[in-house]
Amino acid sequence: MSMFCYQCEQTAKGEGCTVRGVCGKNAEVATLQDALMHTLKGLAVVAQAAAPKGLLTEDLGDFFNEAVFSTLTNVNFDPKRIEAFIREAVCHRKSLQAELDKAGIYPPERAAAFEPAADLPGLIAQGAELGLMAEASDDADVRSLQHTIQFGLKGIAAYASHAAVLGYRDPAIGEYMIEALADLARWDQGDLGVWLPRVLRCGELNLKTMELLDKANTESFGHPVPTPVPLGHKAGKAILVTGHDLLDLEALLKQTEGRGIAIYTHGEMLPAHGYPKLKAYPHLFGNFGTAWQNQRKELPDFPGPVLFTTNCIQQPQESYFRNVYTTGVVGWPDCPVVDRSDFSPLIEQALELPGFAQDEPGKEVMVGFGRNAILSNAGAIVDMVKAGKIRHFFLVGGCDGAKPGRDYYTRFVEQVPEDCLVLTLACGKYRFFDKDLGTIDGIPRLLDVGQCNDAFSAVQVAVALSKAFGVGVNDLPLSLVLSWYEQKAVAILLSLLYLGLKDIRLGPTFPAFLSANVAKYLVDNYDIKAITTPEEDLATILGGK
Ligand code: SF4
Ligand code: SF3
Repeated sequence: MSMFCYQCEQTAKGEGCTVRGVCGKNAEVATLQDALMHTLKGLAVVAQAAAPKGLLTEDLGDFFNEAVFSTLTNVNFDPKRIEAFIREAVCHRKSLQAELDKAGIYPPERAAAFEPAADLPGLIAQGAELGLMAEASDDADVRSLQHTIQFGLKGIAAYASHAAVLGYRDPAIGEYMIEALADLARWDQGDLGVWLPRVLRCGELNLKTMELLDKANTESFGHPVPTPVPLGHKAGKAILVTGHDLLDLEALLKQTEGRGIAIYTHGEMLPAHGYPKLKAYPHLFGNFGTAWQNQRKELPDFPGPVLFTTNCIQQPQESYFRNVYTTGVVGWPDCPVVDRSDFSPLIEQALELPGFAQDEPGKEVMVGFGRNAILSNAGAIVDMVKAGKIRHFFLVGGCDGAKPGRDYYTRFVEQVPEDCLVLTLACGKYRFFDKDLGTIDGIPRLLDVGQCNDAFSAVQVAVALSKAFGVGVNDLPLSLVLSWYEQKAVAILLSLLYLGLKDIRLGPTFPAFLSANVAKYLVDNYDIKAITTPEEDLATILGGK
């Protein structure tokens, strides 16, 4: 059976995965995810009609976010979980519709009438008719904008879910999710003039979501502080946690207190070490391994269970399959799903597994340079710029991935001149995170702002610097050199465009879902550039932008 997905950077041939996803997603899961997005759009149409009647609940908002999040790259590969989301969406829709029927309101759209087949093969066959190309405009440019919004929404759903688990919700974000999905259900309506502003609106709402998440994380766990993180390990039992969810990590730390188990972070969980409330647990020991795409190489060497929160999961190797647990919306068929209220299955397994036989000290890296930590030095940093000690700031961040061309980011950072600072965030940092770039008058030249979730923190730093210098953000001695992989990065890029940021360098390639005209529009209006070589890009940037 065939499929079509081109939502991430590693899409086959830079065009689209049509037989099986490069990520490991098979055609069955891909078509089920298409059916799920279709069902959610139909639910949104009905929810939009039900909103003025006060019929929407907070639970429905959480459901939208989790269901959309489950279709983000490397999140959920379990057909049964996707099927469950489809059936739950139809239940929500029918109960809202029943209320609307009483009031004589009948949302007429086709998507709102979807009847799921009774079994999984039937649902998969339905999904095959509801793919990305079937459910979008025939006009390549309008379709490109519609898909950009659909993928940006997945990023928003992920960030909104993170905030919601900490008890932080904003009705405006929930309303937007419904509005945007309902717009997408009406893909046959509207021209470029209608869809282009909707793309920027997606960026605007993602910024709002990231601001909420920043508040949720910092109010729940404190503002990150500069913290050294060991990359080695110590003898003893061990659990590895990966993904972005800090609440899961905190729950695990609480439940393993006094059990003689050291907790290690992997991938995007590394910045967790900088949060005061998390670093207060002495058994949060260090970081093991690097970015998500290396998990199949690195996890066979970890002598304990691995907890996957959020993205990015890959097919577990046979050697560690039985050590893998997922939580939240993450899923891999036959891997146990655990809830943060009770991590005892993996804690018990950690006590049974050998753990590390001996101490093996390694390097240390520094994390914890969120907006508070950086801006507490803002005065000194501004003075150093004025005195010519700091020539330029680079934000080199985003997603990591498997493509060979991603060594660009390593070589770029290695060649950044010594009078420049490098800010980084998200898993792309693993391309250079353990390099010793030294300091400028005591300020480290490499500053880890955090996860991709902390992009808001980086934006705040840029805004504060622009105020301090009395110039617009685009006139600061600051350049953004970004890498993307999945749809959270799409949402962040849309936020940067919404903020009017220009001259962004993007790699390793432009998204396949940008039509030639849409890509040209971005280049012409935002001066977005594809990365070239570190040498050429550095020369262009420092030669005067
Ligand atoms: Fe292909 Fe990426 Fe879609 Fe996976 S998520 S099927 S790799 S485009
Ligand atoms: Fe990384 Fe998936 Fe995007 Fe959070 S963990 S940045 S790729």
